Amino acid sequence: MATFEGNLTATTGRYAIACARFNDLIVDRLLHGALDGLTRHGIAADDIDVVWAPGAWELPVVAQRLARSGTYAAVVCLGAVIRGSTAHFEHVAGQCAAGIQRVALETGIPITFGVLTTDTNEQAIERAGTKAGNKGADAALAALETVNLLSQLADGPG
Ligand code: INI
Repeated sequence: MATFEGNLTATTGRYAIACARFNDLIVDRLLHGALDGLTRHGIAADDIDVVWAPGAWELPVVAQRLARSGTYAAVVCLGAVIRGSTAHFEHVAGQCAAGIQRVALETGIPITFGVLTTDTNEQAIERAGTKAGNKGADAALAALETVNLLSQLADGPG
């Protein structure tokens, strides 16, 4: 039996962080967490590019462009979709999540989901560096781990 599991060391390559500007008070904190997560695990600041999209709705097409560029080992997507501030919460949150997953599967590049989908501003703040951690940092570490895991797995036809 062989077991494969990604680790957070020996990572190389460039990383992109795609941020949604909508609710940027929150997204700035997610970005802070993501940058901290990458740099503390050995990624040089010079190897990280940050790209700002208008909102979470636009993240999939931005992530697609970044992933297709061949420049990045992974793309970390950050955003905050808060139910209280929109009547079309379900559409924005659902299509953002579905689009990001689709782009990851189409390109084979790890694209991680650091997009908060919460009912309230308070819940978003809790997940952006206060009592429930920082989901931006979690998404950054998931990117590192997945890059490392994929490097261990055979790349077959598909
Ligand atoms: N975008 C977000 O990232 N978060 C939100 O909470 C949000 N709300 O509330 O509507 C939001 N809307 C903008 C959307 O992502 C697009 O930028 C916009 O519809 C233009 O395409």
